[in-house]
Amino acid sequence: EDTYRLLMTGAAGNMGQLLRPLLRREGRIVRLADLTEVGDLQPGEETIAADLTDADAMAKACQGVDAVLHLGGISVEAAFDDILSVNVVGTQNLLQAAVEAGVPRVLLASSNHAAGFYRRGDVPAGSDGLPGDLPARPDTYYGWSKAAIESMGALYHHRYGLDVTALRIGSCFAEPSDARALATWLAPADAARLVEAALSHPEPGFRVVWAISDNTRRWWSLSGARTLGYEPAEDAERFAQSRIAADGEPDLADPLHDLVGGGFCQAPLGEPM
Ligand code: NAI
Ligand code: 15L
Repeated sequence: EDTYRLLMTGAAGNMGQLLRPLLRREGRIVRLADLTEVGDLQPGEETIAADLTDADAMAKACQGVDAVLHLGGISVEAAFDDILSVNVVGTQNLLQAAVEAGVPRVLLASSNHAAGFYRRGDVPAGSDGLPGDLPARPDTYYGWSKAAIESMGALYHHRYGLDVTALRIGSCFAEPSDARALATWLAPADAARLVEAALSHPEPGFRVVWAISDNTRRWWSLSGARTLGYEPAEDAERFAQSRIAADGEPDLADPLHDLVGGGFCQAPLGEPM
């Protein structure tokens, strides 16, 4: 069978639902995986219920798959044991299943919170922003789990040759939801562009890149993602007037805007958000 099959974990979640209509392509089947089956299937979609913590379920989900977009998991701070089992053990189950099924390529949803404790002053002079592949500085157990899966991606790449692109996603929602997101927004259409770039690059290898739009107020570099072939077309600035009317002009010295991870840097560790 020469149909290209993309497995999307976390398909019932916020990004999964935003990306579904944008990733449909002639000759591609998107396999939508989440804790329960996903409804309202469109042509070119199929669905499977698969808990990330269940290795057998992950093995089944990876059968006949050409690439994985791994969005599934806990997407904010939570109790350490939950983060460990769903995000870390769950991703290990997925990567192991991918290798055993002969899947060549995995895109991992990492997060800015893997590097949450960098600040504006860490931007190298003369650069277009904070590099995307800086060593982890997690801001929560959640951010630590994302650093852990990036590093697990490196393990599976160097040991087995699995191509792994880890996306340090900013804020991916239909619209920027607060003043911080004027800098950190990843427009859904740009998320789809970045996914397509990472799926089609001939030799992605292992890499970690920022996943954001070309926001006027961004301070994180786009050069890593651009090297993959990503060309963003969106800028959160078109929402600035209304956001600033609601939230006020951001004070860039405030930790909320000075630190990559914003409010997560002060959120109590292990307390579900
Ligand atoms: P979300 O919380 O809306 O969706 C996550 C999905 O994972 C949910 O549908 C949930 O049912 C599923 N899931 C949870 N536990 C599972 C398990 N044990 N087995 C199988 N599926 C399970 O999150 P969202 O916003 O869609 O984010 C997608 C990914 O991108 C997450 O990994 C998140 O950490 C990451 N990310 C998202 C950002 C954003 O701005 N939306 C920013 C940075 C990272
Ligand atoms: C994340 O990692 C979360 O999944 C998302 O809900 C947002 O909080 C985002 O980061 C952000 O930093 O805006």
